[in-house]
Amino acid sequence: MPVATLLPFTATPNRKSANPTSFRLTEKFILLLVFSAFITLCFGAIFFLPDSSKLLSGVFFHSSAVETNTHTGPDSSDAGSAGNDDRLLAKIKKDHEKALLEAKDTLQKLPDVIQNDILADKAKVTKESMGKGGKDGNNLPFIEYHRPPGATGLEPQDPETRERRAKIKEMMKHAWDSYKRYAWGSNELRPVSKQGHSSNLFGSIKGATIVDALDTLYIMEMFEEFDAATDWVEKSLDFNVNAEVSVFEVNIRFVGGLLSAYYLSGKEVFRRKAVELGEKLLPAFKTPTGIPWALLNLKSGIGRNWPWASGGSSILAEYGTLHLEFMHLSRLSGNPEFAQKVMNIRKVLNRLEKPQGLYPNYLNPNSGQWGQHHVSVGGLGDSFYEYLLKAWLMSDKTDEEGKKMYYDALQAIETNLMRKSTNGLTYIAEWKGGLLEHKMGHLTCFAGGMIALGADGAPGDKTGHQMEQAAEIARTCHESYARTTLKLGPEAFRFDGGVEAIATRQNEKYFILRPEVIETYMYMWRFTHDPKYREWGWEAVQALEQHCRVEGGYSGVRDVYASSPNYDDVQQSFYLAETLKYLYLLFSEDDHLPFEHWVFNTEAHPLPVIRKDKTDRPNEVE
Ligand code: DMJ
Repeated sequence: MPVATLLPFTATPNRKSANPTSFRLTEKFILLLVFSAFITLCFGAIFFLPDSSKLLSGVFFHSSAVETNTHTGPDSSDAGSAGNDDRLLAKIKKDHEKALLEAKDTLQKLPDVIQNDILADKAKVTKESMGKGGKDGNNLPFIEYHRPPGATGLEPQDPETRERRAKIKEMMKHAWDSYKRYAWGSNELRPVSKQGHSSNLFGSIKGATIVDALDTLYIMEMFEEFDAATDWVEKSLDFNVNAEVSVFEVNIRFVGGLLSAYYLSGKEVFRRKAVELGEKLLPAFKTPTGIPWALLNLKSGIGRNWPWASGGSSILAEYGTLHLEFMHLSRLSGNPEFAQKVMNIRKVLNRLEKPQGLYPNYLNPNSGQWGQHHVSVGGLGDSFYEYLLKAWLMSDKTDEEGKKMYYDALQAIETNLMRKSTNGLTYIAEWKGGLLEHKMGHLTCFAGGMIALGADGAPGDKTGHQMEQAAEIARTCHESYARTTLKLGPEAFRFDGGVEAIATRQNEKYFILRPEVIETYMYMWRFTHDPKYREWGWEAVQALEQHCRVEGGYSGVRDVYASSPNYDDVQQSFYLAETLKYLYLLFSEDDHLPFEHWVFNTEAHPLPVIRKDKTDRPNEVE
C-alpha cells in the first residue's frame, strides 16, 4: 500500500498549503474525533493492560517472569493446584515420619558406629565424584582437604627463646618487604642495587622468591603477606613460557613451594598450579631409560643435559630429587604417571653395579651407564640420599625399597668417604675414581641433619652410632663458621695442607646465605635438646645481621675471611624458604611442624606424611 493513501486528512497531494485554518468544518470535526479516539486508547492501555512495567522490562531488558521468580516451591495462586496441595501435604507428612524413624534408629546406635556411617557416606560421595570423572573446572578430582597438625605453633615458653624467635620473624619481614618494594615479581632481589635479579635456572618463569617464601610466611603467621603472595600466584604466576628451565630447581622451589602452600592453607589455587607445572615437567622423562634431562624447554618439551656434565650425563642430585614432590602430585591429581616416573628412576639405579656400593654423580640417560666416577654427599649428589630417607618417612615407613637404598648408601659413605681429621673433626670427603679429595662443601653440612633424622630407623642397633656421627658433623660445620672472620661459613673447606675446616682457595670463600648448617642445628636441637645448637644458631643470626643485612634486604658475601663484607648483591630465594625457616623452627616448640606428620623437601618445603591407613585428620586445635 502506498504511504500517501494513509494520509487523507493531513496532506493531500493537490493542496498547496497544510495550514489548519484552511480545513473545512467537516474535516475539522473528523480530525477531532480521531484524536479523541487515540487518547482514549492510550489511557485504556495504561490502566487495563496487565502489569505493563513487566511488559516493558521484558521487552527492553530481556528479563522474563520466570527469571525474576525466586520462589522454589509450587505456586499457591495456581487455581488448579488444590488437588496437588493435598498430595503434597501427604508427601511432606510421610517424609517427616520417615526422618523421625531414621533419627530414632540413629540414636540407638553407638557413637563409633555413627562415626563409621558418616565416614562411609563421605567416602562414598568422594568415590562417586571421582568415578563420574568428578573433576573440578581444572580437571582435578575432588579432594577433601585436611590440614595436618602443627602448621602454626604456639609461642615458646622460655622468654629468651620467644624473643629470639620474634627476631627471626623480623628478619623475614625485612627480607620480604625489601623484595616486595624493589623486586616484586622478579625471581630474586638485588639488595644493594635495590632491583630485581633473574637467574637462568627458571627460564622466564617469574616470582621464585614469592613461591619459595609462601610457606615461611604462613608458618610465621604473616598472613597479610601470605595473602598478597597468594594473590600474585593467582593472577601472575605463568608457566606458559617458551624457555628452558632446570627441572630440579623448578621442582624443588616451585612445585615444592606450591605443594606446601596447598597443604598449609588448603587453597585450591596452589594445588592447581602445582599440578599444572608438574605436567609441564613430564616431557623431561622422554629418554631411552626414563632418567630425566636436566634442562627442559617448557613449551617445546625438548630436553637436554648440562653441556659440562660428563659426556651428556644426568646428575644424581637432580634426577634423584623429584621423588617427594612427584608422589604428592600423583596423590593430588589422581594421575599415577608422576609416581611411575620416579619409581622407574629407582628401577634403573637398582639394576646398575655400584662401585664400592657408592652412587656416582653422573648417569647417561641414553645408555643407562654411569659417567665419570665422582661421588659426593655435597653438590651433585646430596639430596638424592636425602630423598631416599624422606621417601620412606613420607610413606609412613611403608617404602621399604627407599629405606634399604638409604641405609645401604649411608654405610658405603661411612666406609669410603667419612674421615676424621688429625685434631678429631669428622668430615665427609669427595671420591674421585677411588681417590679421596679431603674437601667438604657447605652443601654437605645438611648431612648432619639427615643422619640424625634417619638414626632412629637405622638397622642393626646403629641408632646411637648415627646420632654421634650427626653430632660430629654438626660440630665440624660449626667450626667452619667459627674459624672465619665474619663467622659465616665458606662454600667449601678443606682438611689438607695443614688446615682443618678452612677454605684455602679464593673461589671457595664465599657465603651465599645458604641454609645447610642451620638446617643441621635445627634437627640436632629437635632430637637432643642440647642448648648448644640454639646458641650456634644464634651466633649465625648475629653474623647475618652484622655482615649480610643491608638497607635493601640481605646479601651474600664474597669472602668470609675478609675483615669487612664485600657484597655479592643477591638475596637468594632459599634464604627466605630455608635459612630463615630453619632458624625460626630452631627457636620454636617441637610441635610446630612435628616430624611425625611433616617431611621437608630439600628446599625446606614441608610435605605431609601420607598415612598408610588413610587416617589423616584435620587438626582439631587449628
Ligand atoms: C637449595 O636450593 C636446596 O637446599 C638444594 O638442595 C641445594 N642448595 C640450595 C641451598 O643451598
